[in-house]
Amino acid sequence: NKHRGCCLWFTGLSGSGKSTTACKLEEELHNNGIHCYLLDGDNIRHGLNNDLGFSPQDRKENIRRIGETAKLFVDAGIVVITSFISPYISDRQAVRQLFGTSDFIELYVSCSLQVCEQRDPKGLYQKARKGEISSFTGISAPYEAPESPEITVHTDKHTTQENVTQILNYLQKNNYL
Ligand code: GGZ
Repeated sequence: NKHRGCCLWFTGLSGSGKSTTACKLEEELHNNGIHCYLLDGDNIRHGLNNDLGFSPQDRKENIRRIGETAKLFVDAGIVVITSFISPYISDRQAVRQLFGTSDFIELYVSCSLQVCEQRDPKGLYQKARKGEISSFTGISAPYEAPESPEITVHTDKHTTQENVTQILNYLQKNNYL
């Protein structure tokens, strides 16, 4: 088994489908005998980063700590998938710099704000529109889309399965698997 650790860094709006895609990808990697681990809000924002909110400074620190944590997993030879909005180009760039050139794979989960807002699985967009949540990404806080991500998946045009297949094909083609 020639696979080595790498960091698959998902970025995208709330409701874009990061978690859904990342979860399915993790499951398929696992079924193929790949040692992988998913970092997301459930195991990071509720634990290590439970002192952080959503100001630009807190998001920056959130992403910095997640990057450092992801690097430890990669050093241990594990494929780590991270699923956070990570809205700032500069914060993602700083994480990329932590890794060796081919160890960091930026994956843009592309979906129009309109579709994310229609999905609104947790009712957060509605609350943000009413001003009940401040600094909400896409509404009252910025989202800076990646300029040259290694992978882009379009969740408003393709199914989760199609997108996971696209990611697996990329990983195979580039000798990660
Ligand atoms: C954006 C927020 C906010 C604000 C709470 N802005 O759809 P969700 O609920 O499950 O995912 C969102 C999550 C974003 O946390 P991240 O750690 O990924 O953000 S970042 O990378 O920008 O640090 C959303 C919820 O937290 N949430 N308030 N104001 N998302």
